[in-house]
Amino acid sequence: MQHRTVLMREPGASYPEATVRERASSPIDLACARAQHLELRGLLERLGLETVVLPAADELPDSVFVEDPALVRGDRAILLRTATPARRGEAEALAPVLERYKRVERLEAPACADGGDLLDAGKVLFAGLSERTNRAACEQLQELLPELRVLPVEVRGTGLLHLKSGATYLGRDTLLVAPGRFDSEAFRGYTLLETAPAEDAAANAVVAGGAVILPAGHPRTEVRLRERGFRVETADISEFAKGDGGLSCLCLFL
Ligand code: CIR
Repeated sequence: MQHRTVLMREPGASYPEATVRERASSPIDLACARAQHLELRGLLERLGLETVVLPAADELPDSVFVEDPALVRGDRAILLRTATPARRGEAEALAPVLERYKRVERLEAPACADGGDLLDAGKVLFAGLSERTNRAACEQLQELLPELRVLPVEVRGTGLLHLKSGATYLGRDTLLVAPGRFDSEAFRGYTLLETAPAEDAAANAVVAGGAVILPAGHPRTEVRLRERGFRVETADISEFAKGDGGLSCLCLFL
C-alpha cells in the first residue's frame, strides 16, 4: 500500500464548470482551489512521495480528478471508460504519461467505470456499482486481474457518488467507512473503522507515506484514527468538495 510516486493534474481555468450533481451554495473559487492543490502536493512531498504534476487541461473541466480515468496496480494501468460525456477524453489524455511508467490496457464497451468506484484492498478489489460503474466493468476487471477477487458493492441508493466517497482502505485488512451507507455484508472479513457522526466525508481519505490524510474539518474521526495508532495529516479541499470530489480523486498512485 505504500506508493512512492503520485500523479496529479493542476486544476484548469474551466474547473469551476466541473460536473456536479448539485451546484454548491457558493461558487468554486479557482484561486483557492489552486492553492489547496499546491498545499496537498506539498504535503505529499513532505511525506516522502514523488509528485508528477501534469499541466492543467482546460478543455477537460474535471481533469483535476485524476483518480477516475485509470486503475493502476503493480506494473499495469487500466484505462477506464467513463459514463460521463464531459469526462470523455480524460483517459486518453493520461495514456502517454502512464505509458512511461506502466503497461497500459483499456476497458472496452459496454464496460463503464470510474476509478472512484474501485477500492483496492489488497487481495480484493471492491467495485462500486454506481451511476458511473457497471457490472460489465466488474467482469472485465476480473478477467484482467485474475490475481484479485473483484467484489461488487452497491453504491446506488447510498447518496454517494462513488464507492470511495464512503470507504478507504487503510491497510492491514481495515477499512475506514461512513457508517450505515453500505450493506453490512459488503466488506465481510475486513475490520471496519467508522467515521464519527456527521463526518461521513472523512471516509474519503488518502493513505500515503505512512500517514492517513483526511479532509480537514473532521476532528472526531481524526481522534478515532490517532487512538488506533494511525498518523493523521489533514488537507483542506473545500473547493474540490464543491466539484463533487474528495481527496483520493486528486491523486493517482503509480
Ligand atoms: C465528477 O462528477 O465526475 C467530478 N466532478 C467529481 C469526481 C470525483 N471523483 C471521485 O470521487 N473519484
